Amino acid sequence: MTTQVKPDYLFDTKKLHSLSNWSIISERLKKHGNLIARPLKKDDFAHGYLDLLKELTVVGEISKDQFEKRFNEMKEINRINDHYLVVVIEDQSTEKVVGASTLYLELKFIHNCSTRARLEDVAVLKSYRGKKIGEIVVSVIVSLANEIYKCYKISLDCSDDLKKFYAKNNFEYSCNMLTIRFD
Ligand code: 16G
Repeated sequence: MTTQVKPDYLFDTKKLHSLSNWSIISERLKKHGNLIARPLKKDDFAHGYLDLLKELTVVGEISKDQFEKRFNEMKEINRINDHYLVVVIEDQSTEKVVGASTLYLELKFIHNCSTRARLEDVAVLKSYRGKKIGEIVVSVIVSLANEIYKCYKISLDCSDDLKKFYAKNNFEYSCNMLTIRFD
């Protein structure tokens, strides 16, 4: 008899399963094959999560130990209060991570001690584009922010070429973002 090792998820899967649009999301993903949405797992280093992020920006040469250390740091913070919710789309036929996004939750005093949500690190593997995976993963993050964490707003920054995509997904251009880069 083989013993199944329990997956080490970054956050509780029940948070996803309790979303009002969870069954719609799951059905939409199934239409494109064996795709599922789930939290990031500690062994996703081996399933291509960082390769996926390389399609978004500079990732660097991160070792498995570095990946697991960062994962543990995020999970430790989540133990007190959820702040880092990385949702991935897995193709179960290859066990590869083909899409992902992160919900970052920022605690505030304003708006009656409310929480601001940030949509971060949205990426879909080039070979999986055109299947609405980006739209689906964004809708998961927006629903988590709204329904589960009762955030007062969710915002993002993106390059000019993606403004249309986010506008189609209900984001309104509302203010300027100014940056000082340290890299
Ligand atoms: C995009 C991402 C942001 C990511 C950044 C990386 C979304 C909505 N926005 O702006 O989350 O951190 O790209 O680019 O996914 P950078 O390496 O130039 O900061």
